[in-house]
Amino acid sequence: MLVGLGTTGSSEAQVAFNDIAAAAGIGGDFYSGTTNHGSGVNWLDYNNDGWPDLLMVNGEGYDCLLYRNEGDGTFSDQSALLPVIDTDLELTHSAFADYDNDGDVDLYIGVAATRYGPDGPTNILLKNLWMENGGATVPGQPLFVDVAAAAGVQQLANPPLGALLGYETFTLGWVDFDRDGCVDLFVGSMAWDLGGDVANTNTLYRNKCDGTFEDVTIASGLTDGGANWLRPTLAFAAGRAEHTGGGLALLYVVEPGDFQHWLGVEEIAREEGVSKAKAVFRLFRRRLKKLGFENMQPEEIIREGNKADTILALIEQDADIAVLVLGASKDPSGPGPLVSMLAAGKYTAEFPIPITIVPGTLSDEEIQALA
Ligand SMILES: [Ca+2]
Ligand SMILES: [Ca+2]
Ligand SMILES: [Ca+2]
Ligand SMILES: [Ca+2]
Repeated sequence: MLVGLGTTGSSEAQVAFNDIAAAAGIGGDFYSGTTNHGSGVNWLDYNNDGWPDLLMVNGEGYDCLLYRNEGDGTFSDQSALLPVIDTDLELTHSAFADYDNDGDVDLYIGVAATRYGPDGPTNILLKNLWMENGGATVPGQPLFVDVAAAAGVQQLANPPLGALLGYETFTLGWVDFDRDGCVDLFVGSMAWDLGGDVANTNTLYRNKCDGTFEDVTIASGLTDGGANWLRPTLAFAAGRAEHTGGGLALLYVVEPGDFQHWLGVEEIAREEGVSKAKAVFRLFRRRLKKLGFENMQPEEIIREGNKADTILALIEQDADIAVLVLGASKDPSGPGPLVSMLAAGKYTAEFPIPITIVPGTLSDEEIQALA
């Protein structure tokens, strides 16, 4: 539906809207998908003529539609300028930006897929060739090409779960978060596996200003609180505790923020930290059940302070703690600051109990064989 603006003849100021979609030439089928998520309708000026054009990404079984604004109140169907997109996909969202700074707007499209395996499909980055073509379209050729793989923004190519059942991008947005002149991309998604486990796969892509992007989600701190990559660590610690007839203590350290000089902000940050800790513990309790440790009742400890010092203080205070189990991050840049500090830094020589480090890449089966 396209809505036109008009005024009534009444003396009171009133505004009325008329549906002029058909008269304006917009008549394609539009469907928001089986799960009724709102799909991405977007206004963008793809051909730089100053008139906003209309893109409708579509639900399962329907083609993506692109309408060119003719500048006279009518639109023409230019959907052939889009590449062929599998109509088995549910397209959930779109956002445009000139990511390569060449003067034409490009498009990122989020995908929901529930019947696919771990190899795909993936989100779509449509590079606009308007400027490359000298400000024109080439007859018989799409104006947009999918470059998501080459640019490194497929998002769903490396989900964190094992036997994947599906994934869904819910939202996405372009912003130049590091203000280097190249617009960056945030994609909000979730994935779920055959065991019914759900993971947040949100990703922040930094634009490298050369047509490609790097995943800076972990480096920027935009993770799910470590709850996902700590899964093998939790499984190992629970397995060890069970085999040795011991118990499991979970420690969440809320680190003091940088805002102590703002009255009240510190208190809010502390409350947020505690509620995040409780959420992670809830998730861990569910994970333990799923892993078969139904009867395990872990002690859940929330402390505030510097992580390494807090861990040491707890170990000194509680003589029953016999082994410290840490998870190593999957991030190729390093195992994480805590592992680096405790296992290789100044604390190593004087550390009072053995430390076990569990790689975040191990599967449940590998963990069961080890623990
Ligand atoms: Ca236009
Ligand atoms: Ca561009
Ligand atoms: Ca271009
Ligand atoms: Ca940037």
